[in-house]
Parts: sequence; C-alpha cells; structure tokens
Amino acid sequence: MCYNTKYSDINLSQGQVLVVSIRFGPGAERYEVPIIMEMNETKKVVLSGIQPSGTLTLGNYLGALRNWVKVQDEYLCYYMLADLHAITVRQVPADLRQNCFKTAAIYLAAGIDPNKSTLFLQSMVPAHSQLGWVLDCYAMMGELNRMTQFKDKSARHADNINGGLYTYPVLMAADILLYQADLVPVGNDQLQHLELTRDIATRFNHAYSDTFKIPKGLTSETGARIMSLSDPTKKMSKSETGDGTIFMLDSKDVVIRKIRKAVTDSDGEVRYAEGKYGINNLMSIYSAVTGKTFEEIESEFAGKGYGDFKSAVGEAVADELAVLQNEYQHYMSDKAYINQILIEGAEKASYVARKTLSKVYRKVGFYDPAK
Ligand code: AQP
Repeated sequence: MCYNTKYSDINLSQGQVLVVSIRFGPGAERYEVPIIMEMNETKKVVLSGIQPSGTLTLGNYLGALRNWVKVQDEYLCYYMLADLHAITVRQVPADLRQNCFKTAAIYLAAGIDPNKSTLFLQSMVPAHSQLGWVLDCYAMMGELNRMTQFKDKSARHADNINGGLYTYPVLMAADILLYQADLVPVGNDQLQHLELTRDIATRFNHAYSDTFKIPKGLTSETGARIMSLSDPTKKMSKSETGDGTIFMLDSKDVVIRKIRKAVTDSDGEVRYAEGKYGINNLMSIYSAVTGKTFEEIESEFAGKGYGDFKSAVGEAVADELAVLQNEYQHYMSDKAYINQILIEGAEKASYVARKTLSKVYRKVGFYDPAK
C-alpha cells in the first residue's frame, strides 16, 4: 500500500521538528514509524506554560496566552500544559484529566497554531522530571526560601505544604532550560522564578561547561498583572472562589455581573493613580482588551461615573471572550484532533528535551553503558 505525501506542502519553519508517522501493512493502521526531521535552528526559542489546575482566567489570557499567540511567527515556541506543576496543589484526578483536555482546547481556540508551535503536556515528556531532579541538587535552600509564590501558596494551602510546592521553581527551571529557551513570556508574578532559573543555569554552566542557554523574560506592557476584582491588591487566580476571577469560559452575563461588582473606591473619577487599585486594574483590563492608552480611557470617561466605565469594560471583555468561546466549542467537539496534537507535540518536545538531558547526564557523571 502506498501513501503519497507531498513534502512540498509541509511548511516547516527553521528550527521546527517534524514528526511523520507512516502507516503501512494490512489494515493500514497497524504500524507507525515516527521519522523526525529537524531544520537548522535560527529562530529564538520561547517556552511557556499554564497549569491546567482549573478553568483559565482572564489573567492567564491577557498575561500569557494572548502574548504567546502574537510571537508564534517570530519565534520557535514550545507551549506546555503544566500538569506536573498542577499537582503541587491537590487535584481531583478526573477533574485534572478533564482540565488538561479543556486547556488544550483553550490554547487552540486562543490561536496557538500546532503547525507553528509545539503544544504538549508536560507529564508526557519525562525529561522535565528527570532534569528537575538534577537541578534540585544545584538550587540552594536559601534561594528557594526567598520565593514569594511559595509563601503565598503555602499560606493559601496551609494543610498541604508539600515538597513539590517548595521545589516548584526548580521544575520550572528544568522546563525552560530543557529547550534552551532564549525567551520566556511571563507575567510579573513569575519574574522571580525566571531569575532563579538564570542563577541555576549559570551555576551549572560554571561548574561544568556551557550547557544551558541563559533565558530572558519577555514581558508585555499590558496585561502583565491582572488583579482580583474583589481584592485588587491580589493577583487574579484560578483557585479564587467568589466573583473576583473572570474565567475565560464565563458567559457574557457573568462577565458583566462580575465587573459591575468589582471593588473600586469612593473617588468617582476614572483615572489611573496611586492607591486606586480597583480602577487601575479595570483600566489595565480595558486597555489590554481595546488597545487604548490610559490617557485615552481617562478622556473617554471624563465626567462619567464608574457605572458607565464598568459597563464598557464588561462589554469589551465579554466580546473578546465570546470569539474565543466559539472556537473552543468547535475544538471540544473534536477529541481525536486534540489527542493527536498532544501526541505529536510530546514527540517533538521529547526529541529536543532528550538532547539537553543526555548532555546534562554526561556532564554530571552518570554512566551510560551504551557509550
Ligand atoms: N492574574 C494574572 N495576571 C497576569 N498574568 C497571569 N498569569 C497567571 N495569572 C495572571 C500568567 O499565566 C501564566 C501561567 O499561570 P498559571 O496559571 O500556570 O500559574 P499561577 O499564576 O500559579 O496560577 P493561579 O491562577 O494563581 O493558579 P492557582 O489559583 O491554581 O494557584 C504565567 O505566565 C503567569 O504570569
């Protein structure tokens, strides 16, 4: 049996890894031989991920996903579903499985294009845990003790302050360093972890020889830190209960209601100023969604009350999310497609990750009887 594949139809960018599965034999489904082709790397590499620990939030969208989509053509991007990170907080197994699948659909709906970027599940690439362990031995307790996210999360989950929560930033370092990432798109909340990644990589490179590329942050001016609507001094989080978080799958009515209830102040003037946390947050959201500057927003709502402003923010956010939600429904109805994307993504990611891991194993002195 012969299958004609026109390789001229495959648009492979520089640096991308292509996995081809050839099916042959009686039944045509029975044998698969993965062939991996790799182009010379010239584009800068980007790595990022979101924990599938619940429905993604407006913060995940404006602070991460939307920016990932924008850089897909310029860079060679690896976008993972960080399920290993997700279990640092107790998850209901069936919910985690379902959230992984839904999050993959959200990535695709937001515009992550599997022909341009590698979309994969972290737990399907064993090199993340393997490098994570090695790097644990190169991260210092004093460094980990300073991580503010550990302090925040252990305060929020006082009944489950586990080792994984503590070494979370080291696994994040492994995620980034495995792909020799040049750039990591992060919200402000992750900058401290990125700094630690750089320190661990530099320490390892000095102890042996150049092994890891030292990554830099790629921050966006808008949406870098979206705050909770009910407590605008805290980051908007998936796990927040109540109306402080807008979820990417919230209906228009829910979005408008949550924004109408957002905590503001008694000043009554729509302007960006020190201490006006609630209004500043709503202005940041409105600016990120509409592309308007703070000055433009201030003049648009000059002489109007918070009610008008909140209605406009609610409408703008709901309209932006509605487009994405339509796409999401489309992907959710095609389970086979999403599964295929995740299988191929893991193969491509594993190929690259294994190269870095074997270099690290050799440098630290692990014996390989095959060599
Ligand atoms: N509120 C936010 N504003 C801007 N960016 C945000 N990000 C998350 N929340 C905001 C960005 O999304 C990426 C991945 O985040 P994550 O969801 O994997 O991790 P997290 O920040 O620990 O998530 P939560 O929502 O706080 O999780 P729970 O509630 O489960 O503990 C990062 O790039 C981050 O900057």
